[in-house]
Amino acid sequence: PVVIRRADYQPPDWWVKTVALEFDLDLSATQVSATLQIERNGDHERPLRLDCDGALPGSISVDGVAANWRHEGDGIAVDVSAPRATVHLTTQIAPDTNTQLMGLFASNGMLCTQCEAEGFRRIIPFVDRPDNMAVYEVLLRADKARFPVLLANGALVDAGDLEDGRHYARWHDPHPKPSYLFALVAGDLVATRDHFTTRSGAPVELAIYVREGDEGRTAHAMQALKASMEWDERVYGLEYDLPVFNIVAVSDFNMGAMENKGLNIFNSRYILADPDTATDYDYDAIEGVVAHEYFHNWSGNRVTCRDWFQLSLKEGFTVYRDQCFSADMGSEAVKRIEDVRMLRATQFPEDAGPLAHPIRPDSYMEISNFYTSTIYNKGAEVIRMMATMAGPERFRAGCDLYFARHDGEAATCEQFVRAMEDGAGLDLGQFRRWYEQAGTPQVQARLEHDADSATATLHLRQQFSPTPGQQDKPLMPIPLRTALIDRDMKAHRGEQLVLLTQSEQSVTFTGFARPPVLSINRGFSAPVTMDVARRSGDLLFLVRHDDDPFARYEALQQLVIDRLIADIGEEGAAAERAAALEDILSVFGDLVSDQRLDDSMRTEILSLPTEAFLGEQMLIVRPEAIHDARRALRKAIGTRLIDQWRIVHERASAVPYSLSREARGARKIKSLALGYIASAEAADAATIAFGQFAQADNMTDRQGATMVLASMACDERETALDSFYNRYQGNALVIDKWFSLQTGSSHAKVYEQTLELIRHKDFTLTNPNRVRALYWPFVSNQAAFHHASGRGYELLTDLILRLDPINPQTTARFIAPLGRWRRFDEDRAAKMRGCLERILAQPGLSKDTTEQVVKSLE
Ligand code: B3K
Ligand code: ZN
Repeated sequence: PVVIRRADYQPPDWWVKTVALEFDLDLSATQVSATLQIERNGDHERPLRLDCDGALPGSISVDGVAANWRHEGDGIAVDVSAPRATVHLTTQIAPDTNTQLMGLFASNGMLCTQCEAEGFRRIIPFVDRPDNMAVYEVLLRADKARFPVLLANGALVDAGDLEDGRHYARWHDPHPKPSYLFALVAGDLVATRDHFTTRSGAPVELAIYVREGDEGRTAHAMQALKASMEWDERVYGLEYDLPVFNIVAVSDFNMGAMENKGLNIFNSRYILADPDTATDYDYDAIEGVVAHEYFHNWSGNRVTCRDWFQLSLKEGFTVYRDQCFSADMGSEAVKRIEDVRMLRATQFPEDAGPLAHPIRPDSYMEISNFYTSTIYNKGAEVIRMMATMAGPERFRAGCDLYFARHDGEAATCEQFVRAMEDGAGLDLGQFRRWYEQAGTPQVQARLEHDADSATATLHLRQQFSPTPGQQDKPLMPIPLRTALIDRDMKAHRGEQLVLLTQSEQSVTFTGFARPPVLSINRGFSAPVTMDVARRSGDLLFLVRHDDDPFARYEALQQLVIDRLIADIGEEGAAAERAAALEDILSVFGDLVSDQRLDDSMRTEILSLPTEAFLGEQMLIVRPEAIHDARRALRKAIGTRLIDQWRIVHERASAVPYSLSREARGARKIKSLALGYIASAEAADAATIAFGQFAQADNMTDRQGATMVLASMACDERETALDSFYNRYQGNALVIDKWFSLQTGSSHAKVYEQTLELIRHKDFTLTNPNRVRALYWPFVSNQAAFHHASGRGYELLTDLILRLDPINPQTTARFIAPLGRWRRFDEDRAAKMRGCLERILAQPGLSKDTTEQVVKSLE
């Protein structure tokens, strides 16, 4: 595959200024015709180059005359002599064979599009790059009975009936946009409607389109949409800019959702919810994704990306915006913990492995592979650091300037940074390295106390590990929110932002007669790993007394990690390890009933790090040892505190279902308590779990109970899984959960069960949600996936080889777990590499998968 480089960016030779599209829609043969007004860019004699992927032109004319054209690379070249011209072209496409789900495709009898990043060229040949912004007018024609609803971007300008039971709809979008934001939908859909009035008084009609029967499950998404519109006005001063905002839910979709102008298309899992079928976690995910796509209307659509290397310009910023929105809607502390947990679970490993790349990459082979946790989540952390350094008002001023300067443009990350410098008054010279450099910085911190001068000196040091293509790394500015807590007063005199810019740096604080306790990187102000030299007892002190909720969470996690790593490596004397266990048990005991914590936060704090996360802390991952050590700790916590877990479970079970914070918190702690009761191997654990399952009047409790049962060996397990399946047969999103619950379990037979599920009649390779539901939990299940025999690797490899010809984009996501081979013992590493080589040997392997495999083997 060809490598595309950021440094090679050139504006297009020709601009497409307006696009008129006509579609005769049909599942197997859709006719498309396009009329493009083009304009030469600069003084040159080069032909008009159109990107093209499958959709070969039937005819092309320039100013009414049949054109000279030829194939050139991935596209076609058309000779045009005038500086401006009208190009007309036609294509025919077959949506029902489009299993890649890029371009125009069929899903359950409806038709819809996905054009980001390079899907539009699968519909017609086009200048398919984000810096070409054009005005679109779209005419849709289709059979009225099969496709009663016809939607495109912008507003409906005309509609009516045609002969032979057909009808048409004409849509116009006045906002110039890149082709990746084009969308159309045709199908037999039902709308839930609502409306919103913008701050300046403009009315907006809102609609969410779903398949008949799903309309009772759109209320939460609609609520989230209105809340997002209101929030973006209040927090960023940004209003919506069209008279309609449509959302459509589809079941076959490669990712979460897509921010097409005025016509967002969603994976149905991020729209549909009711208490019987969606968990509280699903409710939050829906709220977050609806907001994310809505926020793109400004950060993405009004201001888009010049080229795909700038992807984080819209994605990192928009993730940051949706994170802040969700924090405002719920609990800021819990949201921060969830976001950091996600960053550490996905982005840190990516940044430490063969696929590491900066948030603004320098090169790629297949852009679809760069919709990564680095671009999205680390990108959001980089924006967050600027917000932390600027403070809220100045950050807002920087954003205002960015939108004012670049509205209607295709911009770059550099332009964002410059607007932030000018608008917020920050010097971001050195900070730009966060865009250039891959890898997670490591920070060492040590506090030195001097009784004579009553000072405490913080010694900091930053370090970097090499990443592919980046051996020596320059220093980064690392903003660390820091507090020094007095041991007796259990309070600090105010938090400070320490900016670490040197390789080694010391900061002295005065007025400390006694040595204080260091609380650093509070709120996870910088996306780094911290190695803090501490006195024994400091972590325990922070768990009990830190006033930053994130820091409390962090301190207990660290205490647990230290203890588990010591167990796994059998480090330290047995007596020392036993004492550490006693500390953990006693602090857990206190926190189970600590009145200062709400149940949601309590659950976060009392959850153990995953096996995969523990693996990340080790140079060479030892899956069995990690599994055993974690299991033993869970058992100890369950057993010692069994009475308290029972009380919590009963207390929480008495709270009636509602979406209030208290009720949601109660459901969260309930299933955590159930998990610890099961870990204690209490004789009645299966009975209690089955009781929670049978009495559940909502999916959160039902799923929580099934999850605990799925890892147990008892009759109740089979009864619950069968009844879960029978109850929800036909509801794809809930059946997805049924698959995940089993392949993610720690049941001794999880491998055999997974093999059986692959053969289940409800398993299919053509639905990305189903594929992910079955395989992701298995692959993330460290002990199962990394079984010493290598059978987990083989199981994944078989999937990759079968799925690649069907859906390369979804397939390529599954390479990273095999690419982590350097972190495993020689035997496992050889098996993982062997699998990668077997994949690479497959004839006709997609560009997507090839890129990931080649990089993983390097
Ligand atoms: N912008 C889309 C992602 C498109 C992915 C294309 N492979 C969704 C989002 O980030 O909002
Ligand atoms: Zn996005």
